Amino acid sequence: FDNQDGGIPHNVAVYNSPARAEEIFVGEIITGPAEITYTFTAPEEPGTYYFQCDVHPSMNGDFIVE
Ligand SMILES: [Cu+2]
Repeated sequence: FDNQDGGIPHNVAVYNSPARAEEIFVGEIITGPAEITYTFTAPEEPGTYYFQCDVHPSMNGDFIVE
Protein backbone atom coordinates (compact mmCIF):
# COMPACT_ATOMS: atom_id res chain seq x y z
CA PHE A 1 0.00 0.00 0.00
CA ASP A 2 1.59 3.24 -1.20
CA ASN A 3 0.26 6.32 0.55
CA GLN A 4 1.63 9.21 -1.49
CA ASP A 5 -0.52 11.74 0.34
CA GLY A 6 1.97 13.73 2.41
CA GLY A 7 0.87 14.26 6.00
CA ILE A 8 -2.41 12.43 5.51
CA PRO A 9 -3.17 9.06 7.14
CA HIS A 10 -4.85 6.34 5.11
CA ASN A 11 -5.32 2.60 5.21
CA VAL A 12 -7.07 -0.14 3.30
CA ALA A 13 -9.64 -2.18 5.16
CA VAL A 14 -11.79 -4.96 3.70
CA TYR A 15 -15.24 -5.78 5.04
CA ASN A 16 -18.02 -8.13 4.03
CA SER A 17 -20.20 -5.26 2.81
CA PRO A 18 -20.59 -1.48 3.09
CA ALA A 19 -22.45 -2.05 6.38
CA ARG A 20 -19.16 -3.46 7.71
CA ALA A 21 -20.74 -6.07 9.96
CA GLU A 22 -17.73 -8.34 9.49
CA GLU A 23 -14.05 -7.37 9.23
CA ILE A 24 -12.06 -9.36 6.69
CA PHE A 25 -8.84 -7.37 7.02
CA VAL A 26 -8.03 -4.00 8.57
CA GLY A 27 -4.71 -2.63 7.39
CA GLU A 28 -2.59 -0.45 9.62
CA ILE A 29 -3.09 3.28 9.08
CA ILE A 30 0.03 4.97 7.75
CA THR A 31 0.73 8.66 7.19
CA GLY A 32 2.21 9.49 3.83
CA PRO A 33 4.48 9.53 2.15
CA ALA A 34 4.97 5.92 3.21
CA GLU A 35 4.49 2.37 2.03
CA ILE A 36 3.50 -0.78 3.87
CA THR A 37 3.01 -4.36 2.78
CA TYR A 38 -0.28 -5.86 3.83
CA THR A 39 -0.71 -9.62 3.92
CA PHE A 40 -4.12 -11.15 4.37
CA THR A 41 -6.22 -14.05 3.20
CA ALA A 42 -9.15 -13.30 0.94
CA PRO A 43 -12.49 -14.98 1.64
CA GLU A 44 -12.93 -18.47 0.16
CA GLU A 45 -16.37 -17.59 -1.14
CA PRO A 46 -16.33 -15.80 -4.51
CA GLY A 47 -18.24 -12.56 -4.44
CA THR A 48 -18.16 -8.82 -4.20
CA TYR A 49 -16.85 -7.54 -0.91
CA TYR A 50 -16.05 -3.96 0.10
CA PHE A 51 -12.96 -1.95 0.90
CA GLN A 52 -12.43 1.52 2.26
CA CYS A 53 -9.99 3.81 3.94
CA ASP A 54 -11.14 3.81 7.56
CA VAL A 55 -9.99 7.42 7.97
CA HIS A 56 -11.90 8.56 4.90
CA PRO A 57 -14.75 6.09 4.25
CA SER A 58 -15.73 7.99 1.10
CA MET A 59 -12.57 6.43 -0.38
CA ASN A 60 -14.01 2.98 -1.10
CA GLY A 61 -14.66 0.34 -3.71
CA ASP A 62 -15.42 -3.26 -4.48
CA PHE A 63 -13.10 -6.06 -3.42
CA ILE A 64 -13.89 -8.89 -5.82
CA VAL A 65 -13.04 -12.53 -5.14
CA GLU A 66 -13.30 -14.73 -8.22
CU1 LIG B 1 -7.81 7.93 3.86
